[in-house]
Amino acid sequence: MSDPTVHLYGSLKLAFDDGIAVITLNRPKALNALNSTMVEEIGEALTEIGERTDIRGVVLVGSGNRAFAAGADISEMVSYTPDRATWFAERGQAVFNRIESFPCPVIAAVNGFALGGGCELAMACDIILASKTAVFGQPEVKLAVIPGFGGSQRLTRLVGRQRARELCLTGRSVKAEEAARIGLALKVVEGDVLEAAMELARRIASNGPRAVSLCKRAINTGADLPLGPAQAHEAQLFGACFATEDQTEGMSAFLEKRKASFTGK
Ligand code: CO8
Repeated sequence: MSDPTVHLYGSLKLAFDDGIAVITLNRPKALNALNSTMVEEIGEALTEIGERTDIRGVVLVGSGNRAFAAGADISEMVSYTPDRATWFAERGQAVFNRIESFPCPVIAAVNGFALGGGCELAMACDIILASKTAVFGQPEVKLAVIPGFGGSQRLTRLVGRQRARELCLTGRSVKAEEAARIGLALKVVEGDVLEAAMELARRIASNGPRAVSLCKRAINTGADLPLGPAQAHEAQLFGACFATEDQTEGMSAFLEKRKASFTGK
C-alpha cells in the first residue's frame, strides 16, 4: 500500500489508503485468534471508518502469512460459563452484523487459516478472496461446541444446508480451491491476496458510492425475503438513487460520452 495512515489498536491495525480502509487482525502469534478485545476493536474500527465520508471500501486481512483468524480464542473461552459464552456469541454476532450492514463493501482477504470464528468473520463480509494457502472450516464440534458468531447460519446460506451440515458436523476444513468451488469464497487468487482485495475494492469504489451501498442493501436484505417483498424493497432503493446528484451525473456523463465524476452525494 502507498503511504497509508495507520491507527494501531491493541489487537488490530487500521490503515487508510486512498479511500479504502484496511483492517489487519494483529495477533499473529496466536494465528489472529479472536478474543473479546479484538471483537470489540473490530466494532470500534468500523465506527472510526463510518465517521469518515471519504471511505468507499473496507478490506479485512490477517497479519502474518499463516492465518486470517484461526477461530475465537480458545484460551479465553475454556473457562466460560454458559452465560458468558452466550454473551460472547451475541457480541460477536452484533459486530459481524455491522459488517454485513456496513454502508460500503467489506472484502475479506483470506491468507491462511479462516477457522471457526475466523470463517464466520470472513462470511460476514461481502466478498471473500482466498489465497492459495487459505483453509476454511467450522471445527467447533471438535471442541464440543458449535459455531457461535453466525457460522451455522451464514455457511448454510452460502453453500446450502447439506454441505453446511457436512462441514459443521464433521468439522472438516476445506482448502481454497474447494472453498471457491462450493461458493464459500469467490475465487482463489494466484498472487498477493491483499493486493487483489485492494484492487477489487478500488474498482468498486470507482462507481457511484450511494448506488453501491444501496445495491449491497438490496442484495443482503432481499436474500432473506420472499421474491415479492424483496423486489418491492429493490424498487424503493432504485427510487432512492434518483434523489442523488450522482445519478444525474452518471447518466449525463454517459449521454455526453465522458467519464462520470461521482461525489457520493
Ligand atoms: N485460540 C487460541 N489460540 C490459538 C487458536 C485459537 N483458536 N488457534 C491457534 N492458536 C495458537 C496456538 O495455541 C499456538 O499458540 P502457542 O504458540 O502459544 O502454543 C499458536 O496459535 C500457533 O498454533 P499451532 O501451534 O496450533 O499451529 P499449527 O500450525 O500446529 O496449527 C491450526 C494451526 C490447525 C490452525 C491449529 O492452531 C488449530 O487447530 N487451531 C484451533 C482452530 C479452531 O478450533 N478454531 C475454532 C475455535 S472455536 C470458535 O471459533 C468458536 C466461534 C464462536 C464463538 C462463540 C462465542 C462463545
